[in-house]
Amino acid sequence: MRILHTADWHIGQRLHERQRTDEHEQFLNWLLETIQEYQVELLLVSGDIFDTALPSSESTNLYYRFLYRLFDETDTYTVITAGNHDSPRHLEAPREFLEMGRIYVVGTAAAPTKCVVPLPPDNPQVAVAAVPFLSESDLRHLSYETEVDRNERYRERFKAFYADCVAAMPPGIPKILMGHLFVQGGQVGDSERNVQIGGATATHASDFPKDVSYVALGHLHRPQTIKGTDYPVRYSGSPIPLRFNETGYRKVVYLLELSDDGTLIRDKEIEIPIFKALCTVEGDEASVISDAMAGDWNGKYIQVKLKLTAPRVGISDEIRQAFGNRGGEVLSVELELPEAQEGPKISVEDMKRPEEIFEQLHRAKFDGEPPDDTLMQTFKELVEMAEDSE
Ligand SMILES: [Mn+2]
Repeated sequence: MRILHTADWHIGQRLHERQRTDEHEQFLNWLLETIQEYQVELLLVSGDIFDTALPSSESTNLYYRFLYRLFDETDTYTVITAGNHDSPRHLEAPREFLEMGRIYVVGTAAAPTKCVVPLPPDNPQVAVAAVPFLSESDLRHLSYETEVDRNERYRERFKAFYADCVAAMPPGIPKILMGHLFVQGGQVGDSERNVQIGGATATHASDFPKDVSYVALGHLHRPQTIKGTDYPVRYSGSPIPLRFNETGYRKVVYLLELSDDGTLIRDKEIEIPIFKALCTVEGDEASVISDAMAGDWNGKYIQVKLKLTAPRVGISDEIRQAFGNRGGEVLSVELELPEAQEGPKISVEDMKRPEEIFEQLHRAKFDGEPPDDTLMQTFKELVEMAEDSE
């Protein structure tokens, strides 16, 4: 059986207020073509389908149009689970309806038995434990009792939950587990919300049951395989870079082929094209402006980290313009000023006018340099505005 593993789509995500619908649409079109090209029989999506619990109508439409095309244009079975960003109930609301289209959605983890999906239903060739993100309260409702400390108790409950899933699977067919959680040893970026249940403790790869073919995980946005088992315990990562710091590695989906006895006979990483590049440009004013003028920034989102020796009024606009002239769109300009020196000593008796204090501060901070005319003018306007509003 040929299986494709993906996760963390985050449909509806915005980057500095920019909608990313086009990128998601291009990804889903690419995904459909890839499924057709490799004749994928089972698609696994391990959580964080949407970026928010109540996605916009545009996001919802994109998702259902993809599912409809999957039903209409392929014979693929699909298993989708809820991640920590999804609303479990929202995601599985059309559950029975989607099942008519070979699409199985598990949002809430009512019980391990409810997560087991044998496919195809009439003549199972594989059993999937479609375990969604398990919140602390999900686990608390389950009646697992152990006497270890609180953190360990959650880990034990994860273990027991998966063991019960495997116990509920039909015998004699390959087993695949899904999950949306942090497994010890995974590399975290900063765009994944903390889902380490019960504090610092995380599940370990070795906590998953034995005699499994593959564990298809979501939550971490960097594709990676966690060590510690004789079968792959793997994060597919997110298909589009969700933050500027998610650009240092490839975006992928995994194609797997299982023999009837559950042996992994093919394990292929398929790279996802970059639909819109996210770039970071760092340096002082001269080097950033020359990068802007020399590069091809067409269709790219850019984050600029600018090192300044003194404040410069209007520099952000100049930088946006320079990249804009070459087709790029600057989403953020971070200004980095020298560390503040020891503050100037200004006593209350010395105080005359705000402009003088401002000038003194500026000299103290920037090697005795007074603020230039534009900066001083801006400061005066600010003072006037403040006085007017009193
Ligand atoms: Mn995610």
